[in-house]
Amino acid sequence: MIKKIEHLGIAVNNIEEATKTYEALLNVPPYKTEIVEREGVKTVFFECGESKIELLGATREDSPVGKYLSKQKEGIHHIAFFVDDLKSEMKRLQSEGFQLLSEEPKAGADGKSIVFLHPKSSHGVLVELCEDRT
Ligand code: CMX
Repeated sequence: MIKKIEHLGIAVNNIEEATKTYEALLNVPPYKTEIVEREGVKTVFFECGESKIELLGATREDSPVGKYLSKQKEGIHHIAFFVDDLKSEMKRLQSEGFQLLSEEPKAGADGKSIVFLHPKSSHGVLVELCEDRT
């Protein structure tokens, strides 16, 4: 079951500059910075009530965020929903006709197992499903 919006991912051109901007905006320092090599991304996380903001900077031009930023302006890149049972939610969404971008959950940033849905499945929004990695 989808429980809440876990975070919003924001693709940025300059992660250091964006970190200062969001620190000033949210009035809290980031609680985590993490590079996810497989995704070619540097992430910076801020708490925002029950949800989080994840800044995404590309570490490689051919990564998903690098490709995104080469085609579009920086801005909201994805919405991540927290689920209580990722595999059963993947099965449910597949049977509803959503296109999953991987058949198995992957290790994502911030201790999560993650799966993305293709933005064409959800009216132009890249959706991430995540659960706590055990
Ligand atoms: N939001 C909305 N639409 C997006 C998008 C995004 N973030 N990224 C790409 N698209 C759209 C493109 O605009 C394009 O649309 P058109 O066909 O209408 O032009 C379409 O999707 C295909 O895009 P593309 O540039 O050809 O890129 P790819 O097909 O190579 O990849 C996607 C697109 C979504 C499959 C790929 O980015 C992906 O696998 N994403 C999931 C992984 C990811 O984003 N990782 C980074 C975050 C990691 C983290 O959070 O830690």
